[in-house]
Parts: sequence; structure tokens; C-alpha cells
Amino acid sequence: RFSTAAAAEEPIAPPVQVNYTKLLINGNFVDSASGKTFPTRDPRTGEVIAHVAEGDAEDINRAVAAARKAFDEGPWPRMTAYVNTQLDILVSVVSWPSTMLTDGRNLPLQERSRILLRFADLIEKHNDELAALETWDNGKPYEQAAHIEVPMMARLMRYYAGWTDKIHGLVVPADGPHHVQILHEPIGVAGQIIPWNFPLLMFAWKVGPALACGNTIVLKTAEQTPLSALYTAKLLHEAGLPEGVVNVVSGFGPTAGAALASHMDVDKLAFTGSTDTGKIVLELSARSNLKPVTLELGGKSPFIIMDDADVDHAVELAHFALFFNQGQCCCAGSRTFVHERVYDEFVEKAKARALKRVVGDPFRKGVEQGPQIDDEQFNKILRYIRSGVDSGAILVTGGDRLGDKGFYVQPTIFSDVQDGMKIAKEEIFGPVQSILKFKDLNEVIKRANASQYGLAAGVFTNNLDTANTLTRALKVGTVWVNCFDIFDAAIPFGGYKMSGIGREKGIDSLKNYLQVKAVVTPLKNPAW
Ligand code: TXE
Repeated sequence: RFSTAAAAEEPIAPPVQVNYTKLLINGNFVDSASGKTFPTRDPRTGEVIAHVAEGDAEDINRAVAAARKAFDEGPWPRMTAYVNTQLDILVSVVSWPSTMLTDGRNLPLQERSRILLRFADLIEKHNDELAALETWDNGKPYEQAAHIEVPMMARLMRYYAGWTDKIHGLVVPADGPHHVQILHEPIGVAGQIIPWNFPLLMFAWKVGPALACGNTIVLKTAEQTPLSALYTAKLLHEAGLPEGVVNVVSGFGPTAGAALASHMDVDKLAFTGSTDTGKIVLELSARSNLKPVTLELGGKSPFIIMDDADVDHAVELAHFALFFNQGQCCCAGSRTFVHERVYDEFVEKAKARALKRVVGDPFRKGVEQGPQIDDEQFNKILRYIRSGVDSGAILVTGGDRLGDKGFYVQPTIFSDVQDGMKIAKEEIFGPVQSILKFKDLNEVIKRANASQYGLAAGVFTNNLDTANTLTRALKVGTVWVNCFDIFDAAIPFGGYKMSGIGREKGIDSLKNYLQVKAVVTPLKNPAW
């Protein structure tokens, strides 16, 4: 059976302390205006880790005011040009109109890059504390946080540091005697709302491009996982970030989150979370000041295994695609489509793999799966499992909680899943693999695309033509061929259909944080 021993043992004491629990506004840790706090809990036990300042509309107002001032008066958006004294010319490398601060200082653009690079160094220096806080607050395996997520965060910051001096406009030819410039300017104050499944990475995905483009930020963390972002924001300031440029407000969605989305002085909103909440924030944005919104929402990603596949490899990859991060991934390969010729063998081997999965205290070495984030998600997953059984899918393995403490769920597999079942249509966000059988390529393309979501897909085949057909036919933002969950700072990520609007990471993420301005001036003497 599952490796339950670790789950049954007493939880390991986390090798980190909680130092920051207040709101970070204008470079200072402060109490919430109401003085209220809320508990953040250890998913291994449900016990309280710390009480954290609970921000609401009043704190969002304070944070937005700080971000506004930092944008309108501070150095951050103006680190845009430098004077080359040797040649005595002004070299304009991005197109913000002013090169001088109101107090006469002229900060070089490279300073923005240097701060992000110093931040990346500090992330690496504090790798283990950041990873431990993340594991404690979220429940994900420490080894995953320490060896994958924190290093990826540093990589993201270096990637965006490299963009700071490459964001520039264009001079374009146009009919008539006119000089036409297209300027790219930072948009202003960005509101960012992030979820709990990858608190550090979501922080980095949001903050990185916004900072590279010269914006200022108010970021609201998820109420389940406020701790790592506060620590990280402290490091950003240690790296030299001017006050007010990044403000972090812990708090709940309907209060702090909604206040941010509907704020009249927030110029752009970026959100990651459920599709239902995505619709709410889009509406709040529209009803307030029509701020542009980018959304990264839910998914029901197909993972398609063709009959030419190496079944052992396919089993391992499909297992990873679904069970990684306790199944709490928006892009989880949660519809495993298997060709009928390899189906029976696949189901048997998938079961054997799930039974070997090491579930337990995420601080223990070798643990692959920790607890789910909280009781709400835990109960939601168990309800989906019951619905799978009730609708006639075959429960191959798992199907229940693991142990009697915390939010551990057995790695669960359903076979004979039909397209119309709830477990094949809705996002479970837990360690529940649904296996569906198919006969041919056209059929699987139709079925894979018959979803309200379109975030990602996995394709497993040795046939180049099949791979090419699938990659072009699938209506999704990412297709992984013979791999899954490959994320890099340079690779854009986002969804078709109800999986979202816009892309994060990569060059496309910069567009979210830039205004485009056309400047037209007459040319006195066009001949020259
Ligand atoms: O999400 P919410 P929840 C999916 C997954 C999960 C489900 C519910 O299926 O089971 O969503 O999770 C803030 N105005 N994903 O309830 O509510 C909230 O405080 C403004 C997919 O945690 O979307 C948090 O910061 N903000 C996903 C953030 O929205 C509001 C990751 C996400 O919470 C708000 C997480 C409001 N009215 C869950 N209400 C992914 N795409 O990766 C809530 N929030």
C-alpha cells in the first residue's frame, strides 16, 4: 500500500522561524488598519503556524497610495536613461519621457537591473529558509521547494533583470512628412492577486515583469499562504528596492482582493486563481476604472498517450503530470487519454506506480506528496472521489484520506472514466488521476478539445506526424510533447478559452505591463 509510515509519524519541526507577519506597505512592516489578524495553518496538522495581519479595503487604500507615490514621484519608473559623458550625448534606452527625477537625481536604468540581480542572489542565499517557509505554510515537499521552486524564482528574476534595458519603442515610417515614434511606457500601479499552490513562484511570475517594465505594485497573497511572500518582499528591499515599489497585503479575497480589483487608482490587474473568481475580478475591474486584466485560471488538461508509446515511460510521465504538487496545479494532466491498444497495460502500471508514491510529512527526505492545502480543498477532493464512484468510474486504487491528522489524500486512480462525468469535466485540484480510453487520433482531438478550459496538454508519441497534428489541433496555451511541466522564465504560459486571458513569463508577459504611446511630429524638411 501507500507509504503511510511517514504520515503517521510525528511531524518534523520546520527548520525556520516566522519573522514577518505584518503587512508590507511603503517599505515598512505595519499592522492592519483594523488591527485584525488571521491564522495561517500547517496543512500537516491543521495547527496554527502564526497569526498574520489581516488587510482589508483600508489597507489596500494605504498600499495603493504608497505605490502611486512611488510611481508618480519615485525613481523606479524613471530609471530610464543614462548620460554618456565621454561622448556627451544622452543615450535614451527606453522611452519614458523624463530622464530626471524631480529632485534632479538621474538614476541609471542598470540600477533596476542590478536590484533584480541582487534580489536573485539573496533568494539563492536564503534558499533553504524560503523553501522551509513554503513547505510549512503550503505542505509541498521541501525537496521540491528547495531544489525546484526557489531556484526557478532566482532564474526568473535574472531573466527579468535582463529585460530592463531591452524594453524600448520604435520609430516607424508613415505616410506624410512626419516623424513617428512608438513609446513603451510602464502602465502605473499594478494590482496582483495570487493563489496558494505555488506562492513563491506566483509572486515571481507577477512581480518580475511588472518591475522590469518600471511599474509599482500592490500584491495580495492567498489567505492560506501569506508567509513566504512577506519574507521575499523583505529580501527585495534588502536588494535596494525603493520604498513603495512593492507592497504586500495579506488578507481575504472578498475584502482585500475585491478592494484591489475595484480600486480606481490601480492601473492594471493580474490574477491567478479559480475561473469563478477570475470572472468576479474581471467584472470588478470593468465596473470601476476599466483597468486591463490578465487572468490565469483553471484547467482540465488532456495528457494523450498514443499506442506507439513506451508504456513505462508514459506511466511515469502521466503520473508526474497529475500528482506533482499534490495535484494542485492549474495545468495538471487531469484527463489521461490512453489508446485502447495500450490501455489495460497502462492502467495496471499506473496503479503500481501510484501505490509506490511516497506520501508523508513534506519535510522528510524522499517524500513525493505532502498534505493538501486546507480542509476546504481536502473535502472538495473527497467529494469528487465520491462522485467518481457514484457515476460508475472504476476506482483502481486510493479513494480516501490518508491517516487521521492533517489533509493527506491517498493517490487515487479512476479508470473507465467517461467524458460526461464530473471528474472528467471539473477541476479536482488533488491527487486523483482519471483515465479515459480512446481509439483514434481524430476522436481524441475532438474529446480533448471538448472542454471549457484550454490551459495545457501533454502528448506522448514517437510519431512526428502524430505529434505535429496534435500540437496544432489542441486548443491550449502550452503543449508538452514527450515531457510535462517544463517551465522556464522564457516560456510563455497562459490559457485559451476559460483558462484565462494573456500570457505570463517570456517576452509576452511584458506586454501586460506596458502602455503604448504614438508620438507624431511634423518634419519641417522631409527631404532631410
Ligand atoms: O481560489 P480563489 P480558491 C482553483 C482550484 C481550487 C479552486 C478554489 O480548482 O480548488 O480554484 O480555490 C483571491 N476578489 N485554483 O478558493 O478563490 C483569494 O484570496 C478578489 C486554481 O483558493 O480563486 C486568492 O488570493 N480576489 C488556481 C486568489 O483569489 C479574490 C490556483 C485565489 O483564490 C476574491 C488556486 C474576490 N472576490 C485555485 N475571492 C490556478 N489557476 O493555479 C478570492 N480571491
